[in-house]
Amino acid sequence: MGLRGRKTVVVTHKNADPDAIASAFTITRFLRMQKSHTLLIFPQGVNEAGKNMLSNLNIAYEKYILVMKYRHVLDDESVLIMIDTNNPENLSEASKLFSSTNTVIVIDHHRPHPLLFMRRDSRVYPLIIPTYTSCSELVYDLLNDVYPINSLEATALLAGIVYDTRRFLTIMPRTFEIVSELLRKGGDYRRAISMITREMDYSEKMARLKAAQRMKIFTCKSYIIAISHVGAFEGSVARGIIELGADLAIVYSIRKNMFRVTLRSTGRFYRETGISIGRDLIPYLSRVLNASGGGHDNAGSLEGYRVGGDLEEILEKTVCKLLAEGNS
Ligand SMILES: [Mn+2]
Repeated sequence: MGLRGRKTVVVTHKNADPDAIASAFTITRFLRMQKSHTLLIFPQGVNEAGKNMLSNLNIAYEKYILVMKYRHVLDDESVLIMIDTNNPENLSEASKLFSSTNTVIVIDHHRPHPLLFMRRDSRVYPLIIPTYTSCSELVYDLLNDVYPINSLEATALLAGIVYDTRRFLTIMPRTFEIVSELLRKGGDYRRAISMITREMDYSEKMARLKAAQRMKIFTCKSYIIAISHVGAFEGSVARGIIELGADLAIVYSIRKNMFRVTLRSTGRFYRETGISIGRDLIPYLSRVLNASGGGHDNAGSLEGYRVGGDLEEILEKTVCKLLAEGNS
């Protein structure tokens, strides 16, 4: 399909990560070289790791898409290009574009989502290859023969690959070939690493260290549980406690008449106990504390109004009780 001269909208999943940013950045530059009028959207902005990358690459993008605002920009010939996701719901408010565009190209490495493929949508051209460990590698293979990838794009794609492979923990056979080719095209590996590495500032480091100082450690069914409290940076603090060696980290903060509890666990904790933070711990604690929250298997948080009694003691007892009962 010729994209030359056509209006294109490149959109990533919401809270774009470095892999999505690198892929969208390179595709956008390719399209602009094709004389395509291209708009780049990162719905709801980018995630923590992506922030450095944005300032480093100096990318102009839209955070929110007001379909009304761009209605005059888009026409029947316009093409929507979805990057690093194939689930239209992942586009946040930009999903309106998905339903209103006549041609949608999907460049992604995640497993095909039923939402996209249940109804055979003739508007959709999928380039989805789940064997790719990053979208950046897929973009490289798609463009390499037709577009002279320059050193800046090579550096961005390197950052995307390093991020999505979790520093080469999971790779595909071609990963190192692609990395080597990107380096030969002038990719700057050190700059790529610095793009996705976030330096903690003074207050975050202080929050982590103070939380470590105040930590209470106990063992339930041979799992090490650490509980502490801070005024801010609960997520970072909980992650830090897991890095120190806890199986489950519970960090709470109290602000005025509200409390907030943030939890993190190791992959092993979830696998062995079958206890998911989002599915089991948060609802259980929410009932006891009359709070509400949510999360994933290894991370989550809840919030509520302060109750009588010692919050730390209640958390400890409740978590131990759930562990003792097992996830049945
Ligand atoms: Mn990805």
